[in-house]
Amino acid sequence: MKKIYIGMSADLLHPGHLNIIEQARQIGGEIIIGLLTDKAIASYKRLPYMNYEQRKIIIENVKGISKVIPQDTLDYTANLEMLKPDYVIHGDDWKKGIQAQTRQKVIDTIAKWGGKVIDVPYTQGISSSQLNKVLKEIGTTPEIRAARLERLLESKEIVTICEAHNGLSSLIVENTYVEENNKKIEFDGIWISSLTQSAAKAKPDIGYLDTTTRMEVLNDILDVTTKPIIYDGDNGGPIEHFIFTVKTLERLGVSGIIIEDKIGLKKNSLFGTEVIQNQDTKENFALKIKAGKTAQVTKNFMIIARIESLILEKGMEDAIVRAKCYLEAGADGIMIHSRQKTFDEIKEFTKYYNKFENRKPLIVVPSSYSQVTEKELANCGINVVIYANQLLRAAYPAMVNTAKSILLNHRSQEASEEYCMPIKEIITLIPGAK
Ligand code: SPV
Ligand code: MG
Repeated sequence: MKKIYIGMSADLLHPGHLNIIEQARQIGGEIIIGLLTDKAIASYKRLPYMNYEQRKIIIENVKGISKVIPQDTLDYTANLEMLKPDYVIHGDDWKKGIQAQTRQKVIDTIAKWGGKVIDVPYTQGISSSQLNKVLKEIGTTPEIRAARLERLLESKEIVTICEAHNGLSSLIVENTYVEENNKKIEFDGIWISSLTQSAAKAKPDIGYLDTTTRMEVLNDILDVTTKPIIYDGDNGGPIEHFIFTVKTLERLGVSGIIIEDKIGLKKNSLFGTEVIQNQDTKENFALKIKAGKTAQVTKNFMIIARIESLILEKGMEDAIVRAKCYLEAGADGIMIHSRQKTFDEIKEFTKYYNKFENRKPLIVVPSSYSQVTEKELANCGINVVIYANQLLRAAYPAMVNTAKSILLNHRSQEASEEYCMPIKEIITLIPGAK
C-alpha cells in the first residue's frame, strides 16, 4: 500500500485542504497527516486559532485520513525519514515565498527512496489568509484571548509584548509585521503600561489614573485587537481593591496582571533612588498575591510578581529571596526589573532563578539596557520581553517636530510632506469610515 504524507496546520479547514486530501484519495493508500504543532506554527507565523488537540480531532475525522501524527518543526525531514512515504502532497502555493525552501528539502529527502512531491493547484477563491482576515475583523472572545498568553508561553522561545496606550497604538501592535528569513514576525501581545497610559493623558505616573479610567482605555484596545494583554497593575493597591481588579480583568479577557512589590505613593521605577519609593515587606506582598489567586475565577489568569530590589539597590540576594517567596505564595511568573545600562544584573539573576524547582515564566522590561537582543534574553531562559514605552516615546518627538515645522514655516505644507501620512490614508485608516 502506498504511503501518502500531507503536512498541514488544519486550523481553518477549507475546500482547498479537502481538495488536497481528495488528490491523495485518488492515488489511494494510507493517508498520513503531519499536523503542525503550535510550536511549529509559532516558529513562522501567528499561533493557530485552535490548539493542537482541537485541530487533531477535526482532521482525523475527515474522510480518507488514516492517521494523524505531530509535526513538531516546519521542516518535514524527521517525519519523512521515519515514515518513508511514496508521496508528499501540498498546495502549489508552497512553491514560492516562505515555504519554498521547505518544499525543496522535502523533494531532496524523499528522492532517496524514490518518493515524489505532488503540488496540487491552488484552490481559487478561498485561502487561510482570507479567512484569517475575516476572523480578525470579527474579533475574539475574552476566553480565547485570555488563554492565548499561556499557549504562547508553551509554544515560543520568547514571547514579545509591546506597549499600547490607546486604541490607535494598539492597532499598530496588533497589525504590524515584518518578514525576515521567510518568517512573519509580529508582536505576540500588548502591555497596558501605567507610564504610557498616564503620559497619554498628560498625567504623571504616580497612580493618579484610577482603575475605572484605565479600564476605559483598555476597552478601546479590546475593541480593535485580538492579541493577549498583560496589565500593569502598579502595586495592586490595597488587597481589598486588588481582588476586584483581578476579577474585572478576567471578565475582560486580559491574560494577566503584573504587580510590583512597592508601597506608598507610586513613583516610576526608572527614577530608582532619585525619589523616595519604598518596597513592601515580602510577607505583606505574598499575602496580596495569595488573595489575588484565591479571588480569581478563571484557570488561566496570571498574577505576576514584579521585584523592585535591583531598582532600589537592595541587592541580588534580596531579589532572589523575594522571587522564591512570591512563587511559593502562588505567583504565576516573576518580572525582574533593572535600570542598569547593561543586561549583566538581570543575567546574574537568571543564574539563580533558573535553578528554582518551582520556576515559573520570567519577564523583563529592557528599557535602560535596550541593546540586549531577544536571542540573548532567550538564551538566559527569559520567557517574556516587554517593550514598555517605545511607541509613545516615538510618537511624541514626531508631533513636536511637526508642530515646530508649522510654526517655522507659517504653513503646514513642509510638515505634511516631511512628517505626516497622506490625508487619504488617515481618513481610511480605520475601517468603516466611508
Ligand atoms: C510601565 O510601563 O509603566 C512600567 C515599566 O511599569 S517602567 O516604566 O519601567 O516602570
Ligand atoms: Mg508602570
